[in-house]
Amino acid sequence: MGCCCRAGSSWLTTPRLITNSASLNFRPIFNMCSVSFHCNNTSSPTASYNRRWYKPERRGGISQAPEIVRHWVQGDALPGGKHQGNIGAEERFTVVSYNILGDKNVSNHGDLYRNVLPTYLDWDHRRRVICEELLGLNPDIICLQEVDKYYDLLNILEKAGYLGSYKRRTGGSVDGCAMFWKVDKFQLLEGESVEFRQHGLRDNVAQLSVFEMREAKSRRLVVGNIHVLYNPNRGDVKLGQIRFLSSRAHILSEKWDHVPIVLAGDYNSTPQSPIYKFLSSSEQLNLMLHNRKELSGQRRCHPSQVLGLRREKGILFVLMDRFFNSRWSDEEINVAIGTPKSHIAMHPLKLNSSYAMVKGPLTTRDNSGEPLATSYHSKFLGTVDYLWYSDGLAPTKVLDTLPINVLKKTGGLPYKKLGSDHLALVSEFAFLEVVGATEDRLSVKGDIC
Ligand code: KL2
Repeated sequence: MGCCCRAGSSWLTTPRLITNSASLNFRPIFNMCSVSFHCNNTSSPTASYNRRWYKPERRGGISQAPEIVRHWVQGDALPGGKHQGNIGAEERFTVVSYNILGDKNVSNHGDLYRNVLPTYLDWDHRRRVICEELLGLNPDIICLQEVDKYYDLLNILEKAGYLGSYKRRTGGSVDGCAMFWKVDKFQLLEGESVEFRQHGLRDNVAQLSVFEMREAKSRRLVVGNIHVLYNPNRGDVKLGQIRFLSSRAHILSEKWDHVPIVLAGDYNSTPQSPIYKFLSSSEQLNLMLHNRKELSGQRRCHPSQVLGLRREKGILFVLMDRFFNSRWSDEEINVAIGTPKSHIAMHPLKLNSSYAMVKGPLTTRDNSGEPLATSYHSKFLGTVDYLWYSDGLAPTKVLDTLPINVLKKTGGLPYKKLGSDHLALVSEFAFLEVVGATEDRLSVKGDIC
């Protein structure tokens, strides 16, 4: 129930490939945006994806409409001395992770968007902007969260050559996760939907797909897409959901001969959080060392805190809060770890975050290398979205996020050409391993110069 597909099998949708863009029933992105590519002064070329609107306008209290420009940032040399120039297009693919802000959530949480012009909140406007963003980026795989108008998106994306799958959240919520992939680039080998409710982990959902590249049949990967529970107090549930997804991804990867993994999504956890450390370092997480309400780091991301307008809580308050809230019930431990008998959380994957691994400027990144912000509304300014990847892949470039001062000038998202209160994360990945040579799994194809 709740897994929604348009036609054909229970997972697939029927593609209607229309190659002539003139036949699309909406305006292509290039009518309204400029896309330019240039090299900067450094040796690595930088391509810029520039979104400029032509009539910057003044809004109440905001002096100048900011220019929304996002730059591609090129990755360093690849592991094993592999040179980017040696990787053919058939070895690369691009992935988007984008929480598009459910239409229903706009009305359910109106207080978060008080500063936003009503036209920027209107679904017809946002649908057009989001699709313009996506089609302008032309990604091979798109992982969306907070989708409550799946068929609106499918109608547009299938005309551009994508297939899609949708998994609605359980319970009363009307939104869910959607995954789209380019039908001429990837074939879906296996698809799986995760209902966390079935595992005592609330009404959130996730998707897992195994894809094979059509041009290089040995190139396969697992792609996961998750929208982790929002509730900042329920670090136990977040940890349980993330552990479950990584365990399912690991099982699928093993089943398909150890294929690499990309995990996209909105993790509702910040780069400063114990959950981020747990995912990025493969270190065990001892619950007893943490307050359940601090596991996700969300409580430190109010815009006034981030922008320095509000004082941080005093150390005495922090220590008392930690002391009084540090006790974990057996039930909470069971939710977080999967058993009440251990306090130690583990996951089976070795993951890196693509933005953290592709260095960007200080204006957009924090000291972990992650974006300073992937989401902005009146109660949150910070990073919760990630593109995680496993061994066997390397990020070759990412589309940098926006500087805080630019976001600040918008007054809050969505904005004119930003269709959601999150930014789309985009990364290109390259396959590293020689597939098919199981006994020689560590050798890197780029060694052949
Ligand atoms: O943080 V989010 O936005 O990934 O962008 O995920 C949830 C929140 C989403 C789905 O539940 O709705 C938003 N205060 C602020 N935002 C909320 C709240 C809340 N109390 N509840 C849900 N959301």
